[in-house]
Amino acid sequence: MARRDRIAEPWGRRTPYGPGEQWPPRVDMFLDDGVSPDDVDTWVQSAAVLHSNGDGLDIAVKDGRIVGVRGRAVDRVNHGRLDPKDLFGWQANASADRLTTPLIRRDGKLVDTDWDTAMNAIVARSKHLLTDQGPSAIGFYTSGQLFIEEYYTQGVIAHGAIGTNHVDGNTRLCTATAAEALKESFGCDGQPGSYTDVDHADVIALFGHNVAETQTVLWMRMLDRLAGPNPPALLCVDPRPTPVARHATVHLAPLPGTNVALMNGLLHEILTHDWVDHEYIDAHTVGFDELSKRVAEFPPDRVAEICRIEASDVRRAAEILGTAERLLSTVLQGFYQSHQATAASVQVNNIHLVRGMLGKPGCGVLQMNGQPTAENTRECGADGDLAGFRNWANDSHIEELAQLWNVEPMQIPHYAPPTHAMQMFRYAEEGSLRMLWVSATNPAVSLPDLARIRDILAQDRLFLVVQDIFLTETAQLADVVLPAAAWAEKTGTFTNVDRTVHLSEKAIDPPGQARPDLEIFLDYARRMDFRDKDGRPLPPWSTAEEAFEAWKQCSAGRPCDYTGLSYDKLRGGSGIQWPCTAEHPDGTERLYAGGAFFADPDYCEAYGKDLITGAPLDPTEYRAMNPGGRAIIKAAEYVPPHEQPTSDFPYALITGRTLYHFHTRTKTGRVPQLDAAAPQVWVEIAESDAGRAGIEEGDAVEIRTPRGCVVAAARITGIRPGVVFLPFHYGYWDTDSEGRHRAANELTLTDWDPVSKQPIFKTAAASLRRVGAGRGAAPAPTTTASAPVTEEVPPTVGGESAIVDEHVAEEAQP
Ligand SMILES: Nc1nc2c(c(=O)[nH]1)N[C@H]1C(S)=C(S)[C@@H](COP(=O)(O)OP(=O)(O)OC[C@H]3O[C@@H](n4cnc5c(=O)[nH]c(N)nc54)[C@H](O)[C@@H]3O)O[C@H]1N2
Ligand SMILES: Nc1nc2c(c(=O)[nH]1)N[C@H]1C(S)=C(S)[C@@H](COP(=O)(O)OP(=O)(O)OC[C@H]3O[C@@H](n4cnc5c(=O)[nH]c(N)nc54)[C@H](O)[C@@H]3O)O[C@H]1N2
Ligand SMILES: [Mo]
Repeated sequence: MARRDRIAEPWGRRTPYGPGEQWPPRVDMFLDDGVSPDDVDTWVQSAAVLHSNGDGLDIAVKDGRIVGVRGRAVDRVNHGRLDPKDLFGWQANASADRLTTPLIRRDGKLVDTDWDTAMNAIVARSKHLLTDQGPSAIGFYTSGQLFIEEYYTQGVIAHGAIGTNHVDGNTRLCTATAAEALKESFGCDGQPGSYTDVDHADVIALFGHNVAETQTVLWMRMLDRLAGPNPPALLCVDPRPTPVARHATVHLAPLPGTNVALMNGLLHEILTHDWVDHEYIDAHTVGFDELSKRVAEFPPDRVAEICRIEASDVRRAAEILGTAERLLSTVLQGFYQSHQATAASVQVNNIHLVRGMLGKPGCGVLQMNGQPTAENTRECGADGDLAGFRNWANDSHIEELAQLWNVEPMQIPHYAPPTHAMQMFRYAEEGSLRMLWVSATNPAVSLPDLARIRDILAQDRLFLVVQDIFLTETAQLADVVLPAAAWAEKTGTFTNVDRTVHLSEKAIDPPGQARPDLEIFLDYARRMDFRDKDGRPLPPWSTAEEAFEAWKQCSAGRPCDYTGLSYDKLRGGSGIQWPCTAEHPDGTERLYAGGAFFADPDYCEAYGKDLITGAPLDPTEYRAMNPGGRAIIKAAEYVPPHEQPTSDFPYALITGRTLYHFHTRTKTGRVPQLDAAAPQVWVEIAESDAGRAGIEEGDAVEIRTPRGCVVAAARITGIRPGVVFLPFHYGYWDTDSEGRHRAANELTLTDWDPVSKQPIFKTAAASLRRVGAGRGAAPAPTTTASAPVTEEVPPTVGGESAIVDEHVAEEAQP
């Protein structure tokens, strides 16, 4: 057993392994000061909730409170390992400032109230709006952080009972592009790959994905391959010197917003060298000729000029991809949060299609998720889709849902594509959306262009319900605040990036009067007296397990088939990958083996869109283009970002994450070990840019865009010159003593990818100005992409309070 400071060494100790071997287990455990494993009363099974990796863990409970966590060695996802946020993050559950009672606005102020008063206020407003204006007055903005049972319930209430089309999640900001890119290429959402592809791949390519900081356990798996015999080659596409970039065989650092040009250049080389599986293309795809024509316009020299990188690096990267025998690719926000998000992400799928690298060990695409349960928001249709990956434009799919819910098909809105979140906020701004129910998301920090968002949420005419575990920036603007039970205080299931389903059991009671989100939604349904065609309550279930059973029925026969799973089956062992059915009782490792896709016109989730304009194809067009339900190779022209650096705003501003914090820090900001590792905002600036602007490490710098300005401490890093990076974790309350903003989204713009409607957080033009000397080095971690160029900055450490046990079996020790 080793003991290690996991703030100083976030990825812990290496357990090297070779291609095709089993990843050796390593069990990580962190217990509260003075608690030993023998003191623990019970270990309660769950999985990680501060990212999308789905690491299996057990929650240690003593005297009715959480005292720590331990990784589950049997789990296929993590083989016992845990992320620093999960090792320490559970402490947030016990924060003294949890919401413990409902609040209601009286004379402009939020005051304590009881559940009856709070719920009756919501019901009264809902009924009034339904009579007055109809279902389109009501919108639901949910999350990627609740459970399947909660999303499905919410989806049935919104789509089936109320009949509003305004239902979306913060998954719109997160993985809308993952879903869309999968639909465009394969006709349906659903992750082709598996984490076990890391064990087999000879090339791993990461596109706009800082996996080292955002899915640290998946990175541990990659690091262990890199440390073992016959390591894979690594390709990193990211403008910053992330830990991934530091380990890369080739690191491409394109100018932000030029991903499509780069991808077309890589495909140009792959096609020119005929690193192509023609048999696979002929048998299983449509659209190859169009791709050949399109990418012919992107020779490496042209691409190098657009992306401002070396043409020789483009060629080298293409050769690595083109000669791979088992290629695993991952894609995330560096691609998704930009103006051509879907177009760029689809080109990654295209590499796999032209190379015939899908559905085989080591050959996978992970169009990554970000949040722990984003997959489920999508599956259950709480994200502006329909439950079970059903096609809103296919009447027989609507009919199926109507039967499942026992409602009239016409009651389920399908006259137009479901409303996306950015449009819902527009409707609220314009006044047609009059009630917005926000659950488990903090839009007053996470949406772009915050001054505008605050104005929208603060309007008198908008009735705002916020369901959270803390009094967030968003909750402060609400008319009614509902206190929710958090992870570990309620039971439910959720699914990670590689389709692994985990059960998370209730370990402790929620504080005060806080209630599980499921109970709150069902309470609303009962008070609204929603009924199906036969007068039975809608939804008919009342417990989490009943909701799960209902969801199983809804998923039957669809790609995300859960019918072979049950709470009991998910207890005791590893998480299980869907589809899991009577024929595949142990789940399914990879989708699309043998080139069989979910793209049949009668079965597919979507008919696809134009990659430049986002205009949807109609069913007849799709049928004509893809009668046999093959994979679709879609080409795309490159379009420059809408907002590019100018003489007034000479820098490209990108935003994103750091390893130690989760989003708007409602949890991680309340955890001493994590807070201390990155307590305040910073801005990453290249050495040459800093020199020119007279900025030194730690100086206070004003970053300005046409939307607003933020003051942050300068961290001089190896980021590519001309680009600056701000973490988006710091909210309104992190405003400094002089009232200067800290939230990155004060600066971002109201704009989105026309195909996935995902907002653009990764391209904006900004200016920099030194406003004062700092007090020493910037409060940025030294262990991550924000590593300083100078050696003078003291290293990030956690000290005694961050020591974690790592247990590696004897035979696995190198
Ligand atoms: N520690 C931590 N982990 C998390 C989260 C967290 O908040 N904290 N959140 C979770 C969630 S919800 C998500 S969605 C994921 C996100 O996970 P990631 O996508 O890995 O994280 P980001 O930092 O948003 O962006 C990734 C990288 O995109 C790069 N980038 C910016 N612009 C461009 C561009 O134009 N082209 C390319 N190629 N790259 C670019 C940035 O430099 C950055 O390193 O993380 C999940 N895991
Ligand atoms: N500039 C910039 N902005 C971004 C991004 C970026 O890279 N750059 N990334 C975007 C992405 S990918 C994402 S996912 C979003 C994330 O943005 P948000 O969803 O706004 O971020 P969180 O802080 O995770 O908010 C989750 C909320 O749910 C609450 N909560 C936690 N557990 C529960 C529960 O069980 N029940 C209830 N009811 N509430 C709970 C938490 O207290 C918190 O307030 O941010 C987006 N915004
Ligand atoms: Mo996300």
